[in-house]
Amino acid sequence: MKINPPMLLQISRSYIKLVKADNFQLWFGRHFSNTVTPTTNSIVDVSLAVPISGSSMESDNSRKKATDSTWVSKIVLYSFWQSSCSWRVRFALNLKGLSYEYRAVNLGKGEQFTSEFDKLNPLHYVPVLVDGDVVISDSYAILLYLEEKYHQRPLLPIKPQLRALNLQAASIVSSNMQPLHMLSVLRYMEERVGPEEKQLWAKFHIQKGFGALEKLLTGSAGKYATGDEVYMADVFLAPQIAVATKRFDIDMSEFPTLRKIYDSCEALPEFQASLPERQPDASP
Ligand SMILES: N[C@@H](CCC(=O)N[C@@H](CS)C(=O)NCC(=O)O)C(=O)O
Repeated sequence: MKINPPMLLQISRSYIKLVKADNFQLWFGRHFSNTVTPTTNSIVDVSLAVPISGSSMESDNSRKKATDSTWVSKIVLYSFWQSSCSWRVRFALNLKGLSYEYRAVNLGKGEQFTSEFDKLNPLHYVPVLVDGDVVISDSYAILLYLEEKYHQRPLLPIKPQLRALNLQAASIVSSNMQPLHMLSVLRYMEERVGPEEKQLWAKFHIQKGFGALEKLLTGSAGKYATGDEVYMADVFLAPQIAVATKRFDIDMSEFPTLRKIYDSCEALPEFQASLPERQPDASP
């Protein structure tokens, strides 16, 4: 819903009253609060109201009231704590300040193959994001959807060249790296070729991808991949780096730019909250 700022002030005041009753809050992000002044004529997006997660509003009754409102979006994320693809989405949702309901899908136990999950994603992979009646089962598509629907904390820069660089880096991770070491591929390799070959295969493709990303981002990187703001490239890179070092023993000293990007992400509370071990389905 798009409205003019003066109207927004009025409406948001009454909305906050309604919100208090229903235990909801308005999300005032950087973009949002800058724009909410009666003196500007710019249009702002007010689709930014989100439930306070874990609060008493999670009851069915109040959720119904919430979904009846045009202001509120109830987001559900099907995720597995160790999945780097799910991690990207958790990080992005946190950056955008969007609360969501976490639904665990245990990949180790094969829960991705249940008939219920098949209806959400016939490919049987996590993550799946459900936002009202929208179902999206690919992290790259989810990121672009979130970016278009929720304008706070942009995950793509305005400059076309830097946008393309973010998309390219994210695509290298999601197309040329992660699919080559995902659970089902490694299981297949282990059965058909052997456990050692499986590990070598994964390491080869991860190092190849990092080598390309290091060259690609050296010129653009600041604190993060394309400057001093965290964007989509970082959202894809950081979980990939964590998985590469912890699970595949990749030495990041060969990739100093990527290492620095990871360190910057690691310092962010939004990233820390998305860590695998902080998820409800994490096991020691
Ligand atoms: N292109 C998909 C890939 C999703 C994917 O590969 N998910 C992995 C976890 S990171 C998965 O569900 N693997 C289950 C399996 O391999 O059986 C995305 O980016 O979301």
